[in-house]
Amino acid sequence: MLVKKASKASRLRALLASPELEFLCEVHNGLSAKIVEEAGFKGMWGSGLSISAALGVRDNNEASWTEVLDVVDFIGGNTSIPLLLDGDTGYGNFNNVRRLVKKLGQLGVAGVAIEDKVFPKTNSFLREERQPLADMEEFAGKIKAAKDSQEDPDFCVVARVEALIAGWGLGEALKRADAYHKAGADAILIHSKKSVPDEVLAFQKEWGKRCPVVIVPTKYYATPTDVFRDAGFSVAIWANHLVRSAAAAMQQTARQIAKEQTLLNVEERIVPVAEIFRLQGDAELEEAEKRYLPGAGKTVSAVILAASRGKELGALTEALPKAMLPIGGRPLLYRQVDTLNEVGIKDITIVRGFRKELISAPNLRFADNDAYETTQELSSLAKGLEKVSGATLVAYGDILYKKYIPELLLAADDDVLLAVDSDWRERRRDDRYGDFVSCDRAYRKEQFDHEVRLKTMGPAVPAADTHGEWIGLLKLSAKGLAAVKDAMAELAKRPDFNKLRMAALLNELVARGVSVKVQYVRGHWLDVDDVTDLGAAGSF
Ligand code: SPV
Ligand code: MG
Repeated sequence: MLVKKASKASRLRALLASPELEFLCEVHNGLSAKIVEEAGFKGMWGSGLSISAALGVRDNNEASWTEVLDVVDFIGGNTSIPLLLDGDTGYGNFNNVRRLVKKLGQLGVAGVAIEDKVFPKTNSFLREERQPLADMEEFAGKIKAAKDSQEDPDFCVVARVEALIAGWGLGEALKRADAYHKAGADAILIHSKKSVPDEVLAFQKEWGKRCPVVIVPTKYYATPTDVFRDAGFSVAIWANHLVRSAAAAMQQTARQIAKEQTLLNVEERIVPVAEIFRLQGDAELEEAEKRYLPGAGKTVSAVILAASRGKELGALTEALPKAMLPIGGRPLLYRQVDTLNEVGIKDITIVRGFRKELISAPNLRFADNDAYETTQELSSLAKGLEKVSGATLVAYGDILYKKYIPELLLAADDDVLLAVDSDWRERRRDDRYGDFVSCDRAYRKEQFDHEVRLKTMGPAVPAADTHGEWIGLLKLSAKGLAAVKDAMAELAKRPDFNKLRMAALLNELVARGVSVKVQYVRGHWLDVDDVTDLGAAGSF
């Protein structure tokens, strides 16, 4: 059964009615609201002081009420706990209060506190002589207007009594509280600026249980919370402590950076950017992009194996790894990177080995196989796989191909897909290693598809069983990559792991029952194994 969550207003109402002492914490924007919710608070106080401070203006109604509501909208949009808004004096007379309450209801705000002072108000802790009280009858009319305007019966109107702040004493405070209660207020907020709780305790004692009483212990902060509990207060508001802690942290960081002109000493003290992304809910957006954005969540990484020297090229690779041999003036490896970039692959990891210092470019990532002299392709692949997650293209470092080939691989939804050249005969020589493949079906002109499965791969596949040569390009979906990582973990246990080439991995996948699919192509690629190949590459 679907249980509908209680509305924010009804949850604020429950907090006010709770026999326990409950707490609201100040918020001043969407970020602080998120932080308060995550800290475990059941409700928020939309502090006028803090919101105006965060906007860089004074707590004297300098921010217009619609500017305050813009902030309130961000607070509510980022949280699911109820907000009690500090509505100051209601931004005008009863009529302005009616409109305020309607708007707050539309924004999903749970309640509003209105204080019995005169617009424009002055913060209660400033200038006692600037705290004129509203006429009691007039203010009771505002409370009644607020209650009559709410559309949600649970919306809470809290009448804030400022008689103690203005120095009028307990009798006046009680008289006013009573009038506002009779006008329909759901709770009374009794405010005091004394450093001890005497005034609010005296009020609560006289008031009794007529309706819930809310306090703001900013000035009598040293009072043990149990005193409030024992006195029977309903809610205590921690009213400005996040904007104050934010100010302290920002002052320290700004001063330090200004003085030291480096970020070195602040980085460890502040939250990482990743934490800001988390607080902004980026994870949710990433998931949503997968659902709603064509192509999103399908970013593909690449791992290029370029660790070997390429001894067969003799003097040419004495000082330069094979992958860095210039082809038409640009290194072979970078030409392949250009092709991958063109098909949208930007996250490319190069596994380096021989003369690794010669391979570097700002847009590439690197993994190093420093044992390149005594190891083979799978050792390099293992290094490269540490850098990738999700869909990945694995490529040899000494190949070039037309861009339609990786495009065909990327467009298919197969988990493990090889590009195989069906024109293999003229490439097969006894003195040359080749990843020859046997499949469950030969290339057929009329079926330019990838419904073909690999049976086995290696230089020893008999010519009679050979259907093509793998060109050195393998596409893995996220699932395919996981299968490869599993197979690699198994192969790594073998004593001859150092000697294993890519064919061993593909055969292991087949042995494990993984469906390794084949996309046939005919030419449009080359690899550079010897000087003849190099000549051909120049005109590719
Ligand atoms: C606020 O937080 O804005 C308040 C409480 O109204 S106080 O600043 O103490 O007046
Ligand atoms: Mg205020």
